[in-house]
Amino acid sequence: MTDTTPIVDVLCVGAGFSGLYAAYKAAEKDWTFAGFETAPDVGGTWYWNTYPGARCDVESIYYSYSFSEELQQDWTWSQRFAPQAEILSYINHVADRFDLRRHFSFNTRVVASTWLPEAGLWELTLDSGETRRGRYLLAGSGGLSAPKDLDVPGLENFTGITVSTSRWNIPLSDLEGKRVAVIGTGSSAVQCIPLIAEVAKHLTVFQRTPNYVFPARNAALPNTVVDEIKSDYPAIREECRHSIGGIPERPVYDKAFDVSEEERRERYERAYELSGFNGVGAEFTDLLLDVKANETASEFVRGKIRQIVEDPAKAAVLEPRLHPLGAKRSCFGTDYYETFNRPNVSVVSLRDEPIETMTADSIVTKAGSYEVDAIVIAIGFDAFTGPLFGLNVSTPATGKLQDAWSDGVRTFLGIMTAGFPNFFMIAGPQSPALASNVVVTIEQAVDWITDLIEHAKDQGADVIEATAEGQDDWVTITEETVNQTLYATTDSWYRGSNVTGKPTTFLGYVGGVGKYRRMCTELAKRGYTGVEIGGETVNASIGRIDEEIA
Ligand code: FAD
Ligand code: N01
Repeated sequence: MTDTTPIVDVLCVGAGFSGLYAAYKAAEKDWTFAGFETAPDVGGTWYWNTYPGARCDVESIYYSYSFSEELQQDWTWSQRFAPQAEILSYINHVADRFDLRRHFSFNTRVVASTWLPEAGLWELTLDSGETRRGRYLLAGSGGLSAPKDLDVPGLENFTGITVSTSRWNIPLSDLEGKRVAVIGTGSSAVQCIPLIAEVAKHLTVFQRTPNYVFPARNAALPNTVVDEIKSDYPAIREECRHSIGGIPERPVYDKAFDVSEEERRERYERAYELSGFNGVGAEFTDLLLDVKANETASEFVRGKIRQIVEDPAKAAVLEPRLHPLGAKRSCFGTDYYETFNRPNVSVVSLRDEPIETMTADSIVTKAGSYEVDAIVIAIGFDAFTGPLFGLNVSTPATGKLQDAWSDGVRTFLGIMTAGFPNFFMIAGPQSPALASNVVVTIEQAVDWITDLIEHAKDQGADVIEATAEGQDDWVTITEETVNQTLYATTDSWYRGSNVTGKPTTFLGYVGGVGKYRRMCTELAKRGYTGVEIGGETVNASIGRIDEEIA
């Protein structure tokens, strides 16, 4: 049968923050666009992660689109950290306001993405078996959208309620009066544990690695603050774009040992009150560079845990000692450590007693058996490569993306990858997405990609590809940047080490969104160094440009 579906300019996977902004930009440029989304509606992360307590931990006034002044004037966030439902309403509002929903096919999974060199087109195969063709393929498939496989031994034996934070599908009341287990103590678990503890008969938290959890200090946003922000939004957004983490920075100039122990302690106390990513972990310039400096902040947090948690044995289990503060993503919770003072909450260290198996009604560890009625799985995601490999991207010349990356991820700017023409990742691996306010990175990436496509169109070129040299340079820059920091020392999803068999390469660029933006802008100004456009390349060392813009 002949496929009569029209060829579009842009094919896009995902209808979260990334896909929706890509659709907006394509419409602005008058390009045809076809988006595909597995979920029945828009929202991405905020459609899927509906577990109790889910909310952002980058403040909502920054964790939102900046591309429309009218949008940011009209929308009013109710809280410092909006709950999932409010963020989802916001994304729906954006989709309606800019009439973006019409560009997407929902309930539609992309199962294969194949480059057709003769035609210079991508062909997507959908789970219905139908195909769609287009000139450019944008992956807005998310960094944290593929839940990790349930690699907990014996889970299949359990016959009670099993629910995962990333695909939550029960009312919290289903856990009322039940003996509940939560497996995992990352950001998702930290948010839901206090709320589950309130309804459960007993909650047992199975913790593999204790992490640093700060009080989120969420609160209603007073009108005065909202008005102040709205009167200055363009300047605030500009500050975010040129910052390290995509949020306004608190200026800090000294190192941890530049000040006395007493002053250090006072400053950590004040920073602890602030919370957020400008809190304790950002108090001195060397906290992510020097393990001894970091230890002063880590020990401060452990002291807080000992103060809050009344039972010293529980406190000892909860104290993080296996990695420096901030080297894997810090967590922000409400009454997290306080929850362990409840008589109905206990914690099991899986380091001391790993799970051996499960029976119909129990979790069996090396040391004993825990009878439970429900298990909440909060074990995280197969970050970045999980969703990308799910697209089965391939070209006849290069083969599959998963084979090209079998020894680890290799990208140009976290946006393109050599050997895969006209394929672009929005907030992909080796971009600043991992360690930033992701919406800032998404907007910047989509703007850069669409400018590049427009530039190529103006040149009459149909095919755009990262050069191998440009990619090698970028991989070197990301590695050299991270190797100067303590991020490089710690196992987590940041490095792919949370998934068995996944090659451990650091999955982000940690030089800051501001410096990254300068690099991307500079490359564009020089005629897109590192990119082959219609067979033409501007040759230059990206490493040298990195030094020039430092
Ligand atoms: P997503 O929102 O992940 O959307 C990708 C979409 O692509 C999904 O809907 C998925 O169904 C779809 N998709 C994937 N593969 C396919 C396929 N093969 N076919 C069809 N559709 C497909 N970041 C922050 O900066 N601040 C925060 O406070 C923050 N909080 C978070 C809280 C949680 C619980 C989680 C999980 C993540 C959080 N993040 C946060 C990261 C968050 O993922 C990003 O901020 C952002 O939402 C990513 O948007 P996206 O559109 O790129 O991807
Ligand atoms: O996942 P995680 P998450 N058996 O990978 C443990 C964003 N986010 O969904 O550390 C037993 O962080 C694992 O232990 P260990 C944010 O970027 C933001 O919580 O690998 N335990 C860990 O404790 C975040 O970083 C918010 O030893 C197992 C936990 O499960 C990212 O999403 C909210 C295990 C997984 O933690 C992921 O967060 C939620 C096993 N087999 C998410 N496998 C905000 O607050 C894993 N674990 C905005």
